[in-house]
Amino acid sequence: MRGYYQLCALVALVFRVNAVPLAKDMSDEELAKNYLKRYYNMQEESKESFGRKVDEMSLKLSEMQQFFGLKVTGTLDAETLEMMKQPRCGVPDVAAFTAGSSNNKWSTNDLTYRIENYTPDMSVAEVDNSIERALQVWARVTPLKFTRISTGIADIMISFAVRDHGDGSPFDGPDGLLAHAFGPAPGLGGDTHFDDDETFTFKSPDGYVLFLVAAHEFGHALGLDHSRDPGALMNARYIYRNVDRFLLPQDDISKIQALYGSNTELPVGPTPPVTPNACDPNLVLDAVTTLRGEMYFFKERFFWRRNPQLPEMEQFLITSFWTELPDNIDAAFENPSDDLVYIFKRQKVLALNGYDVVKRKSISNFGLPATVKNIDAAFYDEYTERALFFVGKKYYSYDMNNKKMDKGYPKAVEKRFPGVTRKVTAAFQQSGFTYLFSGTSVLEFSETTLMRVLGNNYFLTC
Ligand SMILES: [Ca+2]
Ligand SMILES: [Ca+2]
Ligand SMILES: [Ca+2]
Ligand SMILES: [Zn+2]
Ligand SMILES: [Zn+2]
Repeated sequence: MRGYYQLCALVALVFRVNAVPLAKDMSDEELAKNYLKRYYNMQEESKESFGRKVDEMSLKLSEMQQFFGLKVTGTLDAETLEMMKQPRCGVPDVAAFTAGSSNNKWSTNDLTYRIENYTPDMSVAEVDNSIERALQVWARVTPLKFTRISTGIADIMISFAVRDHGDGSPFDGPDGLLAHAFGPAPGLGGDTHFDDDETFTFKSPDGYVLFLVAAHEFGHALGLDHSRDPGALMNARYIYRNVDRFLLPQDDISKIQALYGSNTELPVGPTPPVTPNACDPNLVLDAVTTLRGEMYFFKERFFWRRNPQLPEMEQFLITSFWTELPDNIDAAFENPSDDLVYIFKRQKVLALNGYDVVKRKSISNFGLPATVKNIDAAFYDEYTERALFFVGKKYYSYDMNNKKMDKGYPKAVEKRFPGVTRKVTAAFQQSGFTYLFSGTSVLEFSETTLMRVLGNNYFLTC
């Protein structure tokens, strides 16, 4: 009977650029095979000829690369392997293509839930509150109503369990699987289980935020599949988000409303977040910087990361890399000599060393006068070893070695960069060229000579 239910298991690992392997004693090849079997319905190794097996793995790799927007090579390249090692939910991605039938929803809008037991990680009130808010995420935008019961059988039975807990899908101890949920159906359908070998938290990123895990799982319990949108709650990856500012993204709203309709009782709330699109011709980036040889393009809550050697790029929520970083940043630059990236937001500056925030400063530490409330853009000029700060139509030049502002600044941007007549919105240096973003165009300079005017998606693959 197990095949009757759609089961989702949320898998999470610590997310770093050099990701932690899924299992430490597993080779990359084995890891890839297990991944493809689990999420892409790759057949168990059969007694077929070696050639046939290779073909199937290649086919499944291509399918996976296509799903995640990677370069389709059909081979286990570094980029594909990195993607496989990222935190994700265990529901097969192939389901996203085949499901979507209207059977995969509840036939009533009035559902009951019951919290059967509690985790020792949080107080009872915190668990109740997290579960309640996770359900309200979906109730707010649909006609669905959730009523809590404390005895008997609810539609959505919620429990914390470890290892084998009687539904044929055992948990795996700390990390790995975090939770799973069964899609809409009688009996086990809708039921949601959390792996109590994890550390769950109310808000803190030091552990798995129960509200976020639960809200994702309840999406499955209501009939949703995974989304490719990197900002969606239903994206296959577990991503830490600031719970206090959480708003259900538009992608999830559209999908749940396609199943259940909208909520006609509540007034329309704040505008739901929409994931920025690299192909948008009107896109104005917040900030651009290099980081250890890669390019980072910031926009609102997101950034795109691009390796100059690779044709494809990836988009992430900022908090999936740096939980403490604000969104809508003003400017960013890398000082390669001390391996720090400085992130500017109003008068605050955060210094990043890889994935750690190592220093907190103010823009006055860079010699900027108190009249400057925020900068528009910044880059590090490797020729003069100066950090340039753009404010309106002027720029400042800061001597990074002697830690002082150069005399005679600010100066007009146009004097050094002819052709830049409007505000500089983002800036960086790459392969010896300076790129100044001004709204939707990018001006390329070789030192102080304007070489080309490019479109805003010159660097963004779309
Ligand atoms: Ca049930
Ligand atoms: Ca686990
Ligand atoms: Ca900016
Ligand atoms: Zn999931
Ligand atoms: Zn279970």
